[in-house]
Formats: sequence, C-alpha cells, structure tokens
Amino acid sequence: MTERAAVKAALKTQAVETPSWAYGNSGTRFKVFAQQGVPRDPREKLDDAAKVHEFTGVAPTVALHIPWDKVDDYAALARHAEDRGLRLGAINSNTFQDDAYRLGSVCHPDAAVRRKAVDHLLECVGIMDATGSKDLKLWFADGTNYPGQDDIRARQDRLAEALAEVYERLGDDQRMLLEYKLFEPAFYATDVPDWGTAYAHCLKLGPKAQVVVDTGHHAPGTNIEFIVATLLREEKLGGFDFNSRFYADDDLMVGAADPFQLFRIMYEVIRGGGLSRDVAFMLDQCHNVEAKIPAIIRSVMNVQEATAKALLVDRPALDEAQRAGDVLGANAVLMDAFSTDVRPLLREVREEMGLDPDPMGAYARSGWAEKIVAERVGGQQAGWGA
Ligand code: PSV
Ligand code: MN
Repeated sequence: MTERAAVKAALKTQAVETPSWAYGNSGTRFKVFAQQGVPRDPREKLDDAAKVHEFTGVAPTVALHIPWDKVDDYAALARHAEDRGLRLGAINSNTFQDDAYRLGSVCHPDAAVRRKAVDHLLECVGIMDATGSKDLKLWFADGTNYPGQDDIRARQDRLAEALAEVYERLGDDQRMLLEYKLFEPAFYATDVPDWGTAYAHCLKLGPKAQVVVDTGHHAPGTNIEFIVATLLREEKLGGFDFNSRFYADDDLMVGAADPFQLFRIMYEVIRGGGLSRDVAFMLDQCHNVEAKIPAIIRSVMNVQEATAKALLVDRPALDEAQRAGDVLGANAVLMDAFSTDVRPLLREVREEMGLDPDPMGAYARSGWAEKIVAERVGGQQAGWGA
C-alpha cells in the first residue's frame, strides 16, 4: 500500500461518536435560545444523528445521557438506531441534576445519597445491557465550595467504594470511562479534578476502568497531548470528549478554537497506537447559537482533518531529526504536516466511500433542515436537562 493509500484507509475506519444532547436545545446560565426543528425525543435525536453519519460516513454511534434519553424500551431504541445505520454508544450517567446531590453524589457525606447515586450508575449498566453499549461514561459534579466544608480524603474513599461496586457489575466486554474536570460546579475542590486522580482510581479498579479526556476540562495552557501520550503509554486512555474551549468548559465545536492543539493530540494518539486501539472518539458539545446538525458535521470534519494531518507526519524523518538533536528540523517535520491542506485528500476519501465530497453542502441541499422545521411542530423540544 502506498503511504497515501494507508492514510486514506485509516481515515475510512475512524469513527467519531456524536452526543445525543448536542441535537437538543442548550444554552448558558443566562439563556437557552430554542431553535426550530429541534428533536422532541431520543428517536428524533437519532434521526438527526443519522444525517450526520449519512453525510460524513464516520459517525456511526450516538452517546446517550440518562435520564435525558430515558425511554421505556431501550432495545426498541437500539433498533430505531439500527434501522438508520447507527448504533447506540456510550451511556453517560447523570448524578448532578437532582436536589439530593447539592453536596455531591457518590462522595456525598450521607450514605443514603451515595446509595441513590450508585443505584443510578447500576441502572445505567442495565441500560448498556439492553442497548449493547460498551462504555459507561462517568462524570461527577462532586466537590466542595469552601475549605473545611467536607473531608477531602473521606470523599476519595467514598468515591473509590462507589466505583468498585459499579465496576463489579460490568460485563466482560463493558468498560467504565472516568472523566475528570478541573472545576465547576464545585469551585474549591473537585473530587475528580485531573487525570492523575482519575488514573489512580482506574488503576486500582482494573483493566475495565479507563480515563476519558474531555478537551475542555483543563486549566488554560495545559499540555493535553502530554496527558494523552502518558495515558496511552499506561494503556489507560479510554476515550475523548472532544470540544473547544477559549476560557472554561465552553463546549464549542472541536477544532474551532485551536486546530493546532487538536492536531497535536491526534499525533500523540497515532504515535501511541490509539487509532487502532479501543479509544472512543466522542464529541461532547453544545450548539447554543449555531445550527446544530451542520455544527456537528463540521466538528466531525475537524476531527478528520486533524487526524489526516497527524497521519501525514513523516515519522521516519521526525525520528531521525529527533535522534540527531535537530530541534528546528524536527519541529519543521511536524509543522509541514500541520500546514498541509488535507481537504482534497478528504474529498477523495469521501468519494471512495460513495459519499458527497462536501458534507456541509450535501446536508444543506438535502432539505432535512427544512423538513424537520416543518414537521417537528408541537410537543416539548429536547433540551439540556429535559
Ligand atoms: C461535564 O461538563 C461534561 O463534560 C460531562 O461529560 C457530562 O456528561 C457532559 O458534560 C454533559 O453535560
Ligand atoms: Mn464531557
């Protein structure tokens, strides 16, 4: 296989998972701007996700968030997905929107609240059994706002105990993906604030527990690709929640704020063998002011472009320059790949996959946006928390 053919083959097999919640209404603390044509239920979210997959060819799975996507019959929901060429992906738990969780969930000082939270996580594993989902994604809003508010170390013990109970419940081919986040909604001390804490818990739990890197969950200036390289080296990188940040957890389109950072991350993924390993490439975004489906298509394309550039890095030349201590030469090899316009290559990839080379244009021409505005009238639009 020529090098170009190998790059194209890798791009054709990459899969980007889209989040059900990105298709619903969302906003900031200040305002949710409702959009026309927004899905009213999980089925309609899947209908929209099917369009993203139809035009990109690389978005075959959809992550669910429970209870936002709660249905009576999960097997039927999985069939609805299958009928549209999709599969249900990670099940995201939600232990942050109940009054009981004011002081935390699995780290709460009251055992009854912890029980409620763990029961929810176990319910999520039950849903995975019904949907065929492989990954349980855990993010905890737990933490404290004031020094002395609770015992930092005791909270870690409670977290470990809860995780261990859920870990035991996992099936042989199911995983637990633990996500960390520097701050918010807790501001003094977050219980899983960084990759080190997540890694320590996952290491103790065992091989089915892995870390999720949400690209919006770090302090400004954090070298995320270093974290990616380290986790891959330790075989503990479970996946990504991709998005962009300018300031905090902005949840903007991946690759919009810093395409160079996304390229550097994808380079480390490839360098660490992560493309062919079980790394889940998920989006975790909200489209508050822009049209949702095209924004998700654009995000998938941004991941593809960063991946294509990272695949084009001349690794032997880089290796040679690095070994020779040729600082500028090594940097130039990396920058050459980043500076390559990969859009013609991706157009070819899409044509070879039987797709329109221009996913954004093809979606706009498809009439789907007009159709959902005309048809989705009445009912309650899905939204963040609805
Ligand atoms: C938390 O900020 C987070 O990144 C987690 O992944 C949640 O599940 C997701 O956002 C949705 O709000
Ligand atoms: Mn996330």
